[in-house]
Amino acid sequence: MSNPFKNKQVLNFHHADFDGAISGSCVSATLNNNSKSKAFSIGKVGDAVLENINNTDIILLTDISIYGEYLEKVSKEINENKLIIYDHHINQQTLETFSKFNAKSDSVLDKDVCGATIAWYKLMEHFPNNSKLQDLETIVYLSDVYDMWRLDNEDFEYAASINDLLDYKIGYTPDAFRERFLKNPDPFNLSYEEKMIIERKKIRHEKSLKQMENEAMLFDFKNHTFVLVEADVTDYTKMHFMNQVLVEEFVDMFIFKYTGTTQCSVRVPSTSKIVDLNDWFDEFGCIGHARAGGIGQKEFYKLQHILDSI
Ligand SMILES: [Mn+2]
Repeated sequence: MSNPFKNKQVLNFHHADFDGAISGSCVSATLNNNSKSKAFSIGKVGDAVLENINNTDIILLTDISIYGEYLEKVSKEINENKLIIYDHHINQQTLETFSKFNAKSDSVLDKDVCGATIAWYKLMEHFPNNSKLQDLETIVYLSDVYDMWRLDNEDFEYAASINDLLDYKIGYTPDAFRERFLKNPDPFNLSYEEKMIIERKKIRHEKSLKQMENEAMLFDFKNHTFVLVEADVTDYTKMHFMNQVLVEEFVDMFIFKYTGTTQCSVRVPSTSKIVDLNDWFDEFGCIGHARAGGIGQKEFYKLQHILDSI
């Protein structure tokens, strides 16, 4: 396949998480002075694409996509490789739309690997001798292990500690994170400050786990077992809390309530009798994917009502 980036000016918008920022490192490493990268949230990138589509030769979206009307408006540009998308966030509309693009379109959607992995492989295809891109292979791998939540992978914990460096308060912003690994792609070569950030996160994680353990409430309802706990913690801490509880108790659903609101996130462990948390919408207000979702502020009264009665 011919290289669509040859002698082109490229504007790269990437997702603002670990995976997304590293996908941006791959673009900067490969296209050097011919590209500019910027981190975006999914909610904001659609407008940015429409605003900039005529200001550059190519817009390259990595680990991020556009949906709905935004996507409909740029079908022509995707076919002509004026807009190229390497992403793993997929829905029914994107699947259908992408299946209609011609064979020359360089865009790739793949839900089985992370965005940085797709970007890395596609750019390697176009620039097979780029050593800066080759140097990013390990950090791309770690971003995949973390972003795809590959819990059985022996490097998951290390990948999670690298993710700890990405933090608007004590760490790198997504743009700074991208540049950091572009400059020093070795994820095992961390500075003293970086190690300290990871240590501070670890302390916070352990403290949260202890506190959650003390405050968690276990209750039975309709032949199922639930755990409700108040927690403003990362997904990583939630996962460790669930594993810890599941060693001793059988639990069908974990409900994590954010402090000071009635908003909750909900997780259904793989060992649960519950197949889809949406089946508990009437009782608890649960909504989302089958095993990970939430309870909206306005729905919380349902759960509250049940809690008051037990
Ligand atoms: Mn991703």
